[in-house]
Formats: sequence, C-alpha cells, structure tokens
Amino acid sequence: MAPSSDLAKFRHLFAEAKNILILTGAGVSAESGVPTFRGAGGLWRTFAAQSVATPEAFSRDPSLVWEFYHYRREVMRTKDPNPAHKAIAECEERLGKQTRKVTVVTQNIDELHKRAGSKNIIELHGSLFKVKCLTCDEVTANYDSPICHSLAGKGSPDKNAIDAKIPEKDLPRCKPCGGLLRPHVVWFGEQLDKDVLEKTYEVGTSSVVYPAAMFAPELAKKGVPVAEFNLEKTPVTSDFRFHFQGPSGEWLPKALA
Ligand code: BJW
Ligand code: ZN
Repeated sequence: MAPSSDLAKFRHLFAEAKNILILTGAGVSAESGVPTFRGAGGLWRTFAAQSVATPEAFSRDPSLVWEFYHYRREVMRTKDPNPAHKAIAECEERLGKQTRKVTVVTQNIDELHKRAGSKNIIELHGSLFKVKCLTCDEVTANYDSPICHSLAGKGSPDKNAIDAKIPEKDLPRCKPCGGLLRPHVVWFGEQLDKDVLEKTYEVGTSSVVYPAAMFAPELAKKGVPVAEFNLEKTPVTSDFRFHFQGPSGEWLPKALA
C-alpha cells in the first residue's frame, strides 16, 4: 500500500504513541543553511563526503581532512536551529510530562538538536565538536575557534583553494598526551552504535547511507508505524505508513504540535 499523507491520521496515531523515535539526517538542518551531502553545496573544494570522510583520507592527508572539519566547525557558528529542530525539542519536553518518551537519533554532527533543547539524543555519526586522540583514545568536547592556530583562515571550500599542507605537529593535538587528534565522527568504513527503539519518525535523510538507512525500513517491516518527512521520495519511501513531502521546518511544527 502506498504511504498516506493524511496528517489527521498521523496525529491520531502519534497521540497514542508512548515511545517515539525520531531519526534525522541532513535534511532537518537544511533550512538552517547547513548544506546536505548529496544536494547542491554538498561538495567541499572538489571532494564529495565519500572521499574526505574516510580513515584512509585522514592517514594520507590529515591536514586536508582537518581543513574540511575546521571549515564546517566555523560555519556552524553562523547557523542556528530551525523550526523543525525546535518542534522536536518542544515535543520531547511536552511528552516527557506525560511520561511519554522521545528519542532523537541523528546522523547529523552539527549539534543543532542539542542547541534547540533536545535532551535525549543519540549522535550516530558523532559530533563536529568532539575530538578523539589517536594515541590515548580519549574523546573530549572541543568548541575552540579556531581549533588550533595553524588552521586559522584555512579550509576555504572554494574549488581553487590551495591545500594548507599543515605539518602534523601543528594540527590539533591532545593536551594530556600530545597525540594527534581526529574529529570524533564516524567515517565511511567505520563502525557505529545501533539502538533499536519502538516507534520511528524519520526526518530528512536520503536513506542511502548504511547502516542508518536500514533502521526505519526494519521497524516498518515489524509493523511499527513510520512516517517519513522529506522534500522528495527516497529509495525506502514505499516501506512506510506515512510520507509527508516538503520542508521539515514546515511539516514538523504541524505534525508534532
Ligand atoms: C529535506 C530538506 C528539508 C533536504 N526538509 N527534507 C550496507 C551495510 C553497511 C554498510 C554499507 C552498506 N552498503 C554500503 C556501506 C558502506 C557505507 C555506505 O553506506 N555507503 C553508501 C554511500 C552506499 N557505510 C559505512 O561505511 C558506515 N559504516 C558501517 O556500516 O560500518 C559497519 C561495517 C563496517 C565494515 C563492514 C561492514 C559493516 C558508516 C557511514 C558513516 C557515514 N558518515 C557520514 C559522514 C559523517 C561525518 C561528516 O559529516 O563528515 O555521515 S557520510 C554522510 O551521509 C553523513 C551523513 O550523516 C550521512 C547521511 O546523509 P543524509 O543525512 O541522509 O544526507 P543526504 O544529503 O544524503 O540527504 C538529505 C535528504 O534530506 C535528502 O533526501 C533530501 O531530499 C532531504 N531534504 N532538505 C526535508 N528542508
Ligand atoms: Zn591523547
């Protein structure tokens, strides 16, 4: 059966849900001005995420990969949560008072859910504002701007920009042990945590990057009502009970109010 776009029906089911999982991707932050990965603006210089967001890229050229993440950290200082993030955060707070649980599982590393006030968040792909030491494995929050002196003014997304080629000793280093730091994000080919929950509402993910792409379809197969909010249809749209086509910043405040 084709997914329904009947908002009243969705709200009826939603009103009965005790355990709600909201899986988000780049689309939920698009209206904050954060570029998505596979849309326009998804390239940094000439690179797609698949070529710079890998452990191989980091071992080959940590300076280049750090320029990429430094640029995105700095961009986030100019972006704010949008009505979709806020609707999700308000919904968690309101339902919490009725002992109903809302969990946000996000593939995004921009921390906009946290800044909107969501509390129960699982960051599947890590955070732009966490670093991990390659020597001692310590993970720490880091909001420094710039993250180190040598990256100041670097990381331009322009396709003609010249690589800064920063020596490893001048890249971000671990304070306690001096080891090289890396962004604490999940790169292609790396493992991530998986949480199984009961009800899923899926927001603005292309459902093409695994394993996140298989969560919602798996739940739908078990009979859990899943709603997808996306500008377009995705490869898994037909698996779901609901599909609401359009900007999440417009749909979510209506759907979750
Ligand atoms: C709007 C909107 C608006 C726009 N309103 N909507 C099968 C099983 C397991 C793994 C694989 C597999 N097949 C292939 C793999 C390998 C790989 C993979 O999935 N590759 C695909 C490209 C095919 N996966 C992995 O490597 C994962 N690791 C793994 O599985 O390890 C276990 C394992 C290892 C070895 C062997 C076996 C198992 C790790 C993947 C980590 C991905 N990391 C990234 C980078 C994170 C750090 C960073 O950001 O730099 O995460 S990649 C990138 O894609 C980022 C995103 O979180 C992720 C998802 O993208 P998302 O959010 O869906 O964005 P877009 O741009 O694709 O879509 C935006 C959507 O929003 C669109 O649909 C728009 O229409 C919509 N939209 N505006 C509503 N206003
Ligand atoms: Zn260390």
